[in-house]
Amino acid sequence: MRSVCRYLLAFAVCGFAFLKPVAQCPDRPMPGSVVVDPLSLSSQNGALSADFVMAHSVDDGGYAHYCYNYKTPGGFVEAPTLRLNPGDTLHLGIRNRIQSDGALMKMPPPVDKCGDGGDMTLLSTNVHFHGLNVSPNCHQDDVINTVIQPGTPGFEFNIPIPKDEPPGLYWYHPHIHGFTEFQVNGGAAGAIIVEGMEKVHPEVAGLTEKVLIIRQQYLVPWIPGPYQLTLNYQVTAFPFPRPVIEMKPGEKQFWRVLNATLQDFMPLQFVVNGVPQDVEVIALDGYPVNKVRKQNTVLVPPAGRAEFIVQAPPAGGNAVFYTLNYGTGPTGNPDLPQPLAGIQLTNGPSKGQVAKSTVAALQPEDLKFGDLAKQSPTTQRKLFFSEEFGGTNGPIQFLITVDGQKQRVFEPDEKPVITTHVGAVEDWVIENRALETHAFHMHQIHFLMLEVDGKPYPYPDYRDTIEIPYWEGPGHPYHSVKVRMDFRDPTIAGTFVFHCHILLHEDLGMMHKILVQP
Ligand SMILES: [Cu+2]
Repeated sequence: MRSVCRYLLAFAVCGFAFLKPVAQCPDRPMPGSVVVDPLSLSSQNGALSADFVMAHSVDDGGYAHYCYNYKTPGGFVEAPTLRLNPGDTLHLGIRNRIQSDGALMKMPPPVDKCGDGGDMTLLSTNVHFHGLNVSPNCHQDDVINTVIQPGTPGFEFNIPIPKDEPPGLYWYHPHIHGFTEFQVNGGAAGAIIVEGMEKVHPEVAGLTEKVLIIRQQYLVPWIPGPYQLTLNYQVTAFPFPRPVIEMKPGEKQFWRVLNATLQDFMPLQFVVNGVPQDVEVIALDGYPVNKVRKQNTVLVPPAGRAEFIVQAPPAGGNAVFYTLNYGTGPTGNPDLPQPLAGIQLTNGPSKGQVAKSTVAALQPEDLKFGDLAKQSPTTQRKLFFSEEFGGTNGPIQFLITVDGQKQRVFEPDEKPVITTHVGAVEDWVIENRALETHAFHMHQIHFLMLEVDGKPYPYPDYRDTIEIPYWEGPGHPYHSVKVRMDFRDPTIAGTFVFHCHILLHEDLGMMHKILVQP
């Protein structure tokens, strides 16, 4: 019943979005304007120090904004890209200035205090560094105990980026249990780039790079209904004019695309004169692919990243960045097809590639986890997603369960459902027994894809988030993935979580803890 109450309370809190606090967040770009990269903050001499103020406002359309404000001489900007090299340290200060607007639902305080302590509410925040293979301890990538309350002096994250961290696109977002969806719905998400992709894939050297962040906003995030996608905070929804991406005729660009939506599974395409083009896939989920490959569709689940090279058509051509329809099953929400941006061909010759080295300085096998395929698993586990129904209003409990254990929703004070140790290499089968597609996300490590539906996966891809399609119903097998988890690095020892990255499901408890003993 506790979950039912939580679900009902969730509806009660929806009215919060309509209370209009003083505007705290910067204006967002007008529809139909040129898509501009987020401000980049790069590390200097081995460190990147930045201070963000988490703020909240509501726009004229009634959409709540939650923003990571960064102060510049020209005023506040929202959610800069953090750029670091492997071996650097990130010092990120967060002050919480979300304004109080009355009574709210709450989750009990965490058992082990990190930061301000106190109840977890819509006004409290913290930060998850999604994909980074770093420590889950306090002041690093801890989301279980870290609570930053409004009005307090703030909190500093100090995160050493491992020397062998794979180059690629990672991201940051709040992860307060029960309330993640509200803040991410309001746009609280930004990119982290670990530099050095050209060392593994020299194809990208010298190309114009674009960081493209797709977010999703609902007027009321807990109720499935119409949504708007945004591209770098620009609304990309009919009837507004499309965002504009500038390219020179024939130019190749390196696009680093983050799916920061709440729940949208996005089959992305670059369409020229009506025909989907092959793009050159460089990296997935912040991990360089073993071998650059051509695909005309790249499926990116919520929280996933895809980095690829696109080529503009010759002068006079028409190109569109597009997401296809994706079916999420009888109890899933529709993920609709739509253009994300139109390509505007600008004058002048393409910049092209400069000083391209054809020899990679770093082989994919040299990266962290690069030898994982050769390891023998020390343990096998099976987990499954499921949904429990109640009444006629659809699922009310969202569950992820270790096979053989009792099905239950996540509670902040629960014991880990899995205990393992540094040095373990484990093969996990994750099955979907629900009538809805889910997105499995593992904190702290990337996993190696081994099998899909019992068949070998064609590529040695490392992911941190993977879609598992819905069950078609009686008479049909469950869909599953088999992945290899690498717990050999002592850096990640501690307690952390795995969960569905449909954020409503995570907030309602489709999550559990794992303990990696030192
Ligand atoms: Cu889910």
